[in-house]
Amino acid sequence: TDPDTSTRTLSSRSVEAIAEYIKDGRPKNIVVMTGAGISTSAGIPDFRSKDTGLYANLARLDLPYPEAVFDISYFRGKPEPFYVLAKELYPGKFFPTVAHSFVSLLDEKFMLMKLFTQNIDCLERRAGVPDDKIIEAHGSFATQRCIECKTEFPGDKMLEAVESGEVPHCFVPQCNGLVKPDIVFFGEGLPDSFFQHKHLPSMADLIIVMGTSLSVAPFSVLPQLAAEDTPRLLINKECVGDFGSRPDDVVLLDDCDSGIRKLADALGWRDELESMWSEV
Ligand code: CNA
Repeated sequence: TDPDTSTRTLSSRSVEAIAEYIKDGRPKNIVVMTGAGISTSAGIPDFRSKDTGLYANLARLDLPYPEAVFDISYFRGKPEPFYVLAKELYPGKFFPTVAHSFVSLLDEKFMLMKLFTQNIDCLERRAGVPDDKIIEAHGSFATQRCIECKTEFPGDKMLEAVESGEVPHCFVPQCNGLVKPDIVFFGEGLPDSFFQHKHLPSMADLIIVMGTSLSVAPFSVLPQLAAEDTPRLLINKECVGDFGSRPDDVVLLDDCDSGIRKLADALGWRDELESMWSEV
């Protein structure tokens, strides 16, 4: 049902109306929020998709419960399952999707205020989104450190360990703690950068959310921090969070790549997007 039109910013609840709004030159401060669903077409499984998600495929790791593989207390006692998974997910083998390139295109057009991502695959950077525009809310595989003394561990040694399937340990004498990539596990706090920038959605003039179940707090509350009259676009296979509850919510139940291509078509940006993506 379409709520009362008098309070609307958009002309309708459609991708075309979002495109019209962008083309009118109104949004200059777009905040994008992403999750694992924007990387599934790159070959990286998400967590929660029913048959293809990581949680559905962890039986071989013999975990007490699927989330244990990313739980800091479980990791302390049994780090091996995480490293089995790390070998599969380690960045370098994967290429950005057209949805990642769209975020980069927004930045080229000086419209991207910030990208908040829950992903740890570093594909946003690889797609050309500048580092200072990305908030990696759950950290990333880009750096790693000892979980005890917090000393950083060299990237080349980490790569060697991950490839050989060995669990890396701190090289500081008398420490020998476990080394873990700087990704946020259950039971750990989010990086300071998340809290320093958490107010930005309230200043945005357009919110785009893609490929996330919005089930992990505090990330999941970000879209709700947008002002009531700020249009919000969700591109996802399922409706999530409180999307649909506001007059200017547009919900596109679609694959991220195909949804982004629909938006790019409506904007007249399709060729630019495809050529940007092909050059990544
Ligand atoms: P999730 O809970 O697995 O949800 C994924 C969401 O995306 C679901 O709503 C799916 O329906 C939807 N989805 C899946 N594929 C597509 C697609 N092709 N097009 C549109 N929608 C799709 O993942 P979240 O990101 O919401 O959960 C947060 C976790 C997942 C974070 O802590 C991440 O670190 C973690 N994660 C990240 C990666 C990665 O870096 N690529 C991979 C797996 C998990």
